[in-house]
Amino acid sequence: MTLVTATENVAEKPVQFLKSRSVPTSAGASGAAMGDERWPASEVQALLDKPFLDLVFEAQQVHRAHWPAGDIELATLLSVKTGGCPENCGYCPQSAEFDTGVEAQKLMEVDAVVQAAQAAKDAGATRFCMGAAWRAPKDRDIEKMSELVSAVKGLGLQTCATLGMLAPHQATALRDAGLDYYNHNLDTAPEYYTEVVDTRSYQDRLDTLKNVRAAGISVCCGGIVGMGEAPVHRAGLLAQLANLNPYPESVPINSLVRVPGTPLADTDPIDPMDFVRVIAVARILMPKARVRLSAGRQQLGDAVQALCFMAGANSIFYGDKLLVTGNPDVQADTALLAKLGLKGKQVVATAEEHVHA
Ligand code: SAM
Ligand code: DTB
Ligand code: SF4
Repeated sequence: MTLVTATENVAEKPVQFLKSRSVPTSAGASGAAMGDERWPASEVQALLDKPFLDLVFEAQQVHRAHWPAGDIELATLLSVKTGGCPENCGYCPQSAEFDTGVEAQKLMEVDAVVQAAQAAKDAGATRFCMGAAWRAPKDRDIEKMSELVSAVKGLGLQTCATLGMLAPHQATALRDAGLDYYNHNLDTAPEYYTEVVDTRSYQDRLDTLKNVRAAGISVCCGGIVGMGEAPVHRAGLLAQLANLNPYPESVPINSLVRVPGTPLADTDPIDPMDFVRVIAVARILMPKARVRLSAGRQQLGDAVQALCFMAGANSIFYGDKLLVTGNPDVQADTALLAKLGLKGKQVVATAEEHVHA
């Protein structure tokens, strides 16, 4: 096991081949930097359009300047409250609007969650992420989630939750319970967002991210590709993420899992090389973030996943299931990591990846 410390994540020298950029100072954490944008979408698009090998090479250089080689974070997901969600996110099997065969279940009990978290830890995971199919939790849900968070934290795991929109006092309560990360994705570019969901706005998402950041919880925020978006929308998503001030500590890049019954079930799959490009550009734009190769790995195969690691991905969801859909099993992942000489990292300190502290 490699031991990652905070200092190992800090670049020792500037990355010379990147242009120096003005860092926004006044945008706050409410969204993309206003009028002082570090990464215009056009520049992000230019990166996406580079010759494939040049792009992956550049991303690997950025990666090596900021992270120990061969270190992969293993994060395990558990759906603690499944299905019956009132939102209509077009990709999601848990929306009550779509007939996907997912049965609604109520919030899991502490003991069952602790058992799953312990099993994840025993299998080598260092982060445990609890997902709930809520539009926005009620305060009594936050009380129960706080119990779950403290119990999982007590096992010595990093804690993460993804529960929908959060109000400031709810974020504070979760932080007090020991929540290290909150996952809330921007999903796509603002210009494509309304094609995918119309029960909540892009600004709603930015507001939740702001509340999470203000509570002192690390931000896990990424998106989905392969939803029928144009390349310009991929550039737009990446620019939004990179221009968050500060940018997220974790950036999950999901490839759409096309679930029968969802509106996006018949979308043409993204070309795998274009998926690798998105990972590479995320690495270049957000050098100190954990870039997570997230949903969709079952469809990628070992060779494309290896390219994603080459392009700077240094985290995966680890365990036989994502939330309700499948994921490569632990045996397959252990074999893949061994084949590539990659090792799961160990947690050495709470919130070691507060890269912007
Ligand atoms: N209900 C909460 C919310 O939407 O914020 C939390 C759970 S939600 C399932 C978490 C994220 O999973 C979504 O924002 C989306 O990015 C991702 N996701 C959901 N369904 C997916 C799918 N079919 N393929 C890829 N990613 C998906
Ligand atoms: C994220 O960006 N991807 C994960 C996690 N955050 C919560 C969820 C993927 C869900 C894939 C479809 C499913 O199993 O529900
Ligand atoms: Fe509900 Fe989250 Fe699924 Fe949207 S992504 S339908 S909010 S569970």
